[in-house]
Amino acid sequence: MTAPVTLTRHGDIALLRIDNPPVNALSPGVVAGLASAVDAFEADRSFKALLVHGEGRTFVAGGDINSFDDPHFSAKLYNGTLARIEALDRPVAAALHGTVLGGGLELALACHYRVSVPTAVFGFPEVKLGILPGSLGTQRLPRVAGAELTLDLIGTGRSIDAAAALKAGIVDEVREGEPLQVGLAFVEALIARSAPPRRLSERSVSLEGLPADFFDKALDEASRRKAFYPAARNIVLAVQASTLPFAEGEAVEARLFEELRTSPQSQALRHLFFAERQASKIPGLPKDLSLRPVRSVGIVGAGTMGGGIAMNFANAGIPTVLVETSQEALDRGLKAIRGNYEASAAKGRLTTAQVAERLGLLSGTLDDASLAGCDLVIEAVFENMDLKKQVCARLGQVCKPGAIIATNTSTLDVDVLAEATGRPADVVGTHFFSPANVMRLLEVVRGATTAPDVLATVMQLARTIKKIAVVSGVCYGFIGNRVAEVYMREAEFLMMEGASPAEIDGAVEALGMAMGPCRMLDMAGIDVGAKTVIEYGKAGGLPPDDSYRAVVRRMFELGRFGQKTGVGYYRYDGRKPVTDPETARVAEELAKAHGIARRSDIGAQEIVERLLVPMINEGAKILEEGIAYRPGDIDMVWTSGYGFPDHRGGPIFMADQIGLPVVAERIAHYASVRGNPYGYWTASSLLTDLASQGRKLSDWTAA
Ligand code: 3H9
Repeated sequence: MTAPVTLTRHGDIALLRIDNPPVNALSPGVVAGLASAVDAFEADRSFKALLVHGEGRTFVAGGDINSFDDPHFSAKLYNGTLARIEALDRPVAAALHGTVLGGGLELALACHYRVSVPTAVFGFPEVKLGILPGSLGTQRLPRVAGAELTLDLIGTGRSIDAAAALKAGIVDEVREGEPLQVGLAFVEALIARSAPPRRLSERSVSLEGLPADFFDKALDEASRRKAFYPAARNIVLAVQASTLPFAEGEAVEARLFEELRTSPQSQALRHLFFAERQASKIPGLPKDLSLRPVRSVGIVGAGTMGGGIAMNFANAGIPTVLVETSQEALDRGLKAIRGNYEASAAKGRLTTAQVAERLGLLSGTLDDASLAGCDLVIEAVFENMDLKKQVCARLGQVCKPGAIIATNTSTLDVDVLAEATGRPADVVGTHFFSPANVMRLLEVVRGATTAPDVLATVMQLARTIKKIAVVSGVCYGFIGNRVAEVYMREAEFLMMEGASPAEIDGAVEALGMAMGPCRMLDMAGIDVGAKTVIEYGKAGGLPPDDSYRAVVRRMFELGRFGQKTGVGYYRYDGRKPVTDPETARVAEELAKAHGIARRSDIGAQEIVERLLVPMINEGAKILEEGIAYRPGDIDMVWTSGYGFPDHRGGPIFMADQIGLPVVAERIAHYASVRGNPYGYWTASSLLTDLASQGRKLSDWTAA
């Protein structure tokens, strides 16, 4: 193994090379290597300058996120080394390429000069991990780019390109070329003109042009709009401290960084960072598996779902044909797509040329024989087993050999649909979330006979269309809707027992949930929800309990479909939900019909437990049954597809933070007070086993 940091000679120049693939993250080895390289440079007075450079595809993409979990983590050695680099009495330059992020940008800012290739990207993404730049980024950046841009970049975590970095003064020069050669030429020029060392820590921060209450306002906004994210406030305080003498600002940054690093919010966000990357990995697939080429896509159904799915492919430059059964439906679908693109253009997110290009990649037809040339065909017709079976059977005949047939179902049995095609190995489930052109989650459902290359191709394609893909096995609702089912079940029981939709939603929204279950179903459509339950009943999946999801079924009968009809669990004043006494009346009537006792003592704590604990339990069953590959997959599904707060890391991560023994005790408690005739409160054996062993769900891996 090569050393992660080396110092070599290039004429008069000392070349410090960081080589820690894949992204040159600042592992403890890199940090120690940097310190040794500085020792060596200091000791050898024959060098006239130092050039810092990253080997491979990038400079340094940041601190090693794994290391932040170490209880003994300390940034002291790294920060001290950066101070030593800055203090060197011979010029130091950084040659920048790839992603210059977080601790990588902090290293660059400690150097005296910075040169970049045009394709490099700069930023401080720490806020997305719930922390702030902890190696003086909050102190050095304002000294070069000003407090306002610093707060914007560190507060949002957004990246900028080399041209913007040049304009902001973050880099001194942008040059085309191979990064190392660009760096060497730059340093040779520094030596030739006897350029002196320049130290950002010796500069002061100018607040010229900023209103006197600039930081107060920023702090107020962070507290109000990002109340769940302590990093937002700490970032403002740290940048504000850059107006103090450097050493004082440094101490403030260190304290605020440490507060965040150990916060549950940051632990949750770091968990999701790795969960997202893990989710794309499929255990057991051969490394050299060749993928099926996907150069053209067909979509059956140009409704909201089909249209949204088609846009993903057009956005990625893949020609896509939409098939409908009537000209009217096709025209409506294509018009909606055009409208979506034009709305994006009006907001400045797309140019007119981009709109034209994307629309040019989309076509429509009434003739499903046009699908014969497609490499991938996704059926996106109405969620009805008979209809989907018919469509799948037809696709089995029309699609060319080797084409992938995908079914966009949210609950139905993918194995049955695969069988209907007559070529089940080519079939996979692709569960897009609505609006499909916006939502990042894609559940990829592997059937019992899905060919490995089909699964791997769709996972790769998901990356191309910028989705977070999570693999699920076949079961009712897959990972996401299966967990949602128990959540909705309890929400409805709570309603029948006497809690109002506003109380139920309010309790989970106070945890940070984007939307409570009642608002969520009103938005998704009570008709859609009820039909799914009814279909599941027809397939024999429901418990023998007449009160099961009785509210949604009754609301459906009453034509209360949610936002689309202006009444659902709530009454809608425009898009604003207003409490509707009719919902309470319906719930009371159903409670009476099903012998459910009404209560007036249902508090927020009980609501949260009744909704969350069954989700965790169902998640554990999903793992036990091998439906999800790993615990983090369930967290990814719920945080990226269902508005579960990312600062809580997802239901499984949250279960571990609460403690599995507590979760197991709550399951037993509700089994005893609610009764358990239908197994709603039967604990998963995985959960109880892990709880008794003092282990966590997140650490569990399939045998
Ligand atoms: C920080 O810098 C704090 C500082 O202030 C200093 C404090 C002392 N650490 O995303 P990819 C792994 S905080 C550890 O698939 P891409 C990743 O898990 C940090 N590992 O590639 C994956 O591993 P695997 C601030 C990391 O090309 C592999 O590298 N910086 C790190 O799509 C490839 O990653 C950030 O937040 C890391 N920092 O995207 C940047 N980064 O193959 C975080 C990556 O086993 N990183 N890995 O699954 C990114 O945003 C993307 O990885 C990047 C490349 C854009 C760089």
